[in-house]
Amino acid sequence: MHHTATRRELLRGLFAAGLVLAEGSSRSLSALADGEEVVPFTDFPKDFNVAPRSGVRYFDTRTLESFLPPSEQFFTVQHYGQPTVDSGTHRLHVTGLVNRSIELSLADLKKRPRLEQVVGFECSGNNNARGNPLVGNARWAGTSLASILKDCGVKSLAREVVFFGADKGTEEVSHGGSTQKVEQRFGRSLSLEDASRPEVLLAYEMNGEPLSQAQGSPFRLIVPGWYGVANVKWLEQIHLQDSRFMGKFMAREYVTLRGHKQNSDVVWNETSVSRMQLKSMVARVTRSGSSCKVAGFVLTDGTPLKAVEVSIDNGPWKPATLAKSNTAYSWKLFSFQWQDVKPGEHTLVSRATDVHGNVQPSEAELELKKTRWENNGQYVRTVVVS
Ligand SMILES: Nc1nc2c(c(=O)[nH]1)N[C@H]1C(S)=C(S)[C@@H](COP(=O)(O)O)O[C@H]1N2
Ligand SMILES: [Mo]
Repeated sequence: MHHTATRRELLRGLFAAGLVLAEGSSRSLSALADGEEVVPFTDFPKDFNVAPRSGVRYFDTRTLESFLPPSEQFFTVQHYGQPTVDSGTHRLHVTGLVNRSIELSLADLKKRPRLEQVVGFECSGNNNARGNPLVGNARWAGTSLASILKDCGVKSLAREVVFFGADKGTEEVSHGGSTQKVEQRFGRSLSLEDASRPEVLLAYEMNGEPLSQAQGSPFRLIVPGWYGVANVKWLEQIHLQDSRFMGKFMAREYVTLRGHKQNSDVVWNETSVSRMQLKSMVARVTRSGSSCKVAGFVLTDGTPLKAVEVSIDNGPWKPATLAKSNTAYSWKLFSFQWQDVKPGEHTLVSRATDVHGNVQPSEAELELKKTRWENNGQYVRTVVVS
């Protein structure tokens, strides 16, 4: 009885969220074994909506079940709306400090060696209090950026590789007391060294399908191990230059202000959002009788993990099990068996540790991080077990 009611409630919740797609719903439901039920979080935002505004899609972390969730659930954000790019006529221009400037069509990219990899990332604006809805994991296919740069012949003066999308916005730019309005494209950059990593992709497929408009059709940059902002969608131009690119989303937005204690002083540093900070969270709890399965995910910059641990009701940290499917740049699923669960309210928190001994900080330890970006604090969840 109880089981049926829970399934019905879950289905109603999915309907309310506009999420009932034949495949998605059957998957969510079939993932619950007989007699297993979802334990609700009491910390989760009450007004959670998977489509909070036009063009934005949240991933409901409570539905975390599979390593590769359906593509329609991949989170979506952008700053200037989603441009419509004609995949037949669109060209990628490679310009600047190269021996040969080139133009590439989607068909040209597809003729090059195919590279596939699972990459997960979050928006660096993700936030525990809002349930970290800007996160996704997918299998991307495309071709290596490094080999294209090589074919263009990078000049020895080149230091920086700038990536522009087809999307534009008008921004006020203030320098030395004068303000101008300038229409510009979304742009982000990588050092030539970072751009030359063999795993950096120009991706034209996600989960075996052509990229959707929301995810950057016809192709986008995928920088494994970096925050979402690096993965420029609707890629239109790659420009090599000898100086740092200081566009809005490198140097004004997506800048983290962090203090470091030095004796009795605090040294303040501002850095552009880049590699993902070590982070984990408990996303879903299900119960069968008196035992619960606690499931969650870890994000890293590709540095291997040493451990993921879970603490219940402020008890000792106990090791969780990492899933076999995890790869270097995917999100890493973990699970933990919580035995002899008593009815009532409980707290659950996870923390990740990498092979260098870096430990995911508590929220309190992030006190000297003053801007909202890169929030990788431990996320203390509360659940009520009936
Ligand atoms: N062209 C373009 N690319 C962009 C953005 C943008 O506004 N324009 N936003 C970035 C940010 S901030 C994030 S978090 C990711 C989100 O990618 P997704 O919508 O595929 O999840 O795209 C990045 N790429
Ligand atoms: Mo973002």
